[in-house]
Amino acid sequence: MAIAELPLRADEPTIADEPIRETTRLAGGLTAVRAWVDDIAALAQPDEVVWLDGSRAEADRLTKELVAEGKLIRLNPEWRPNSFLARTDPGDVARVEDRTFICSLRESDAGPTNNWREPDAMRAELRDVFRGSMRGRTMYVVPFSMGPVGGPLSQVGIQLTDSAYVAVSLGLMTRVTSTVLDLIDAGQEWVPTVHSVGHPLVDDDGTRHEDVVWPCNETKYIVQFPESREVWSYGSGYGGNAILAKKCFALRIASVMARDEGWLAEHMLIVKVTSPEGRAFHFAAAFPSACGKTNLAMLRPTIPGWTVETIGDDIAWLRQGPDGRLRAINPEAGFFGVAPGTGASTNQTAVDTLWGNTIFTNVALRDDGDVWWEGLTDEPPAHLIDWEGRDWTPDSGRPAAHPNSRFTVSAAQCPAIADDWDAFDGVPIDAILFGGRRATNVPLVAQARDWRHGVFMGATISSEQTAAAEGTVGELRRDPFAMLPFCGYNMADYWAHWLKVGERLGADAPAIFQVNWFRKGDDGRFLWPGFGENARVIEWIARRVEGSAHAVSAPIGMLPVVDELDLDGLDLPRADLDQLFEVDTERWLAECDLTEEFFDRFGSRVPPALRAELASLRYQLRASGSDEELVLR
Ligand code: OXD
Ligand code: MN
Repeated sequence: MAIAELPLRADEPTIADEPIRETTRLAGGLTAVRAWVDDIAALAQPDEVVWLDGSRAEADRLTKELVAEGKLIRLNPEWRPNSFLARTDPGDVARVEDRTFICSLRESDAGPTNNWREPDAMRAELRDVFRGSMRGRTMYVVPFSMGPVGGPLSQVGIQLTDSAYVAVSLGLMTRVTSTVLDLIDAGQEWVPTVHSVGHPLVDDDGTRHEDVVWPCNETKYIVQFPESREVWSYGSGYGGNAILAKKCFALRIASVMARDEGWLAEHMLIVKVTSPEGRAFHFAAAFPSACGKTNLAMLRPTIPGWTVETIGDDIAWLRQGPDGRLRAINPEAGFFGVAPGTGASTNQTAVDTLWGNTIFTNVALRDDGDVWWEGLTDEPPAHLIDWEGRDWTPDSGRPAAHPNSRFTVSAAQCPAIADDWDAFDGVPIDAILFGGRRATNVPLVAQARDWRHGVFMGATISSEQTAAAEGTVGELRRDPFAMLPFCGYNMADYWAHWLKVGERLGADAPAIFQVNWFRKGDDGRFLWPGFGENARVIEWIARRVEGSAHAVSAPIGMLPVVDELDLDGLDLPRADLDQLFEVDTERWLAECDLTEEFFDRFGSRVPPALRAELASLRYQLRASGSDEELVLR
């Protein structure tokens, strides 16, 4: 694809600072697909090319082959039927953000928070590393749909991969079906994604090598070409680096498609909440990685009469429906969840989901052929084989499961999955929640005054750094909309896009809230118990949406009338409750200075509306503390 030659749409501005908005997605039917497959096969030189159709028989054949090759361990079917354990190379255990590139035509379109590389130079580099990279291996052609096949909010793509583990994982995480090829042949646009573990089994001179248990390459590339909607990934077999439908397509590429087509591709879970009166609400919620999104997506309320059902745990695609409301789908079909910390007290629903048909990666193996990870049970087993294949006992002084070890399982297997989780037209969203991991400042819950204020809340999501390895402890790590590693274009343009979407939604726009389960007291204790008790916050949000709960206006947003919160049965001291909602003017003003510094990184691309929100926040903070009256609304 010669992207440099692609024309700008006639109605688009061409000034250097405006993002290029091209619709250059591949169509061309199966002829184009075959030409692309042939091109990559000629480049990477696999021994054979196998087209997958997503059937059970196919997954069974692939997992059997992986077991025979020693790349998967079949778990004891008595405890965990049709389930497997994979152990990765110790150097391939997580997403690699420093090797993730946004190769837009112009650097300014990637923005200051993305690694940019000039696309032609990157293409040449990639063709070099991919040359012969699949020698001795099979290249799988995996057609997949993100969202219900043929749905109005859905998209299709194809992944080429030389990893059977990745192909099987894709089968759990997406809808793999050859119907996708029929849609493409009928003219549907599709996203091409190419993946190689970068570990050929045959040298240039024809020498053949034995394979290893987890092939990968020290050099890694996770590359997105936003204008031509392509993904290339090399060197890793792990999660978001390798299952290209997930972060690469469903967030980085889809965010660019969404910008150009007027929708939203977000790092959000989706839940269906039902009140004791039987009214159903749908919420979408953005949290930075490692803030318990899967736990919230599978929340078991502690308050009587309320139910929370799961629609998605990681990604939401949202688009205005014919009725004017914002509708959302979970584009994925599975969960790729962090295992450690998933247990009876934190997420029994996830534990129940994993009864079988699950691929575990980097968890520990029990002597009885089942799996274990920190937090699954309070008492660790007396003996395990750890994620690196070594003997482990509770005295070993190291975790048995890797802290980023994962489960990969089909969403349909979740006992709390909502009946409308795969609704063709998506579900109508009543509220959007933004959360971070904040020890200070941010209250348990606050409602945005309007969409614009909500966008400001999203743009200022941050977490205090908790480990010295991450930087200075206590320093704010910014993660706007929880999209920092996932936005495929300039973050400031993304904020402007959100503002535009809100204008179009007008009065039909969902309400926006900020939540924070992680506020600490002066003594370093968490003030809020979290987990199932978060349902009390969910209840307040639902009551706000239906108009039955009150709020008081504070400089930072609309706070609950604390006495209206359902705190029955919760042993929460009044002082803790007060602290959970305390707005410390000085600390907030200091945070405003940091927000200004953060905005300044994006220069003049920051939407004036967000600068105005910051100015208004400062003004209101300075005015507060005086004898202003609280206004009930
Ligand atoms: C994830 C992440 O794995 O956000 O979902 O890192
Ligand atoms: Mn995520």
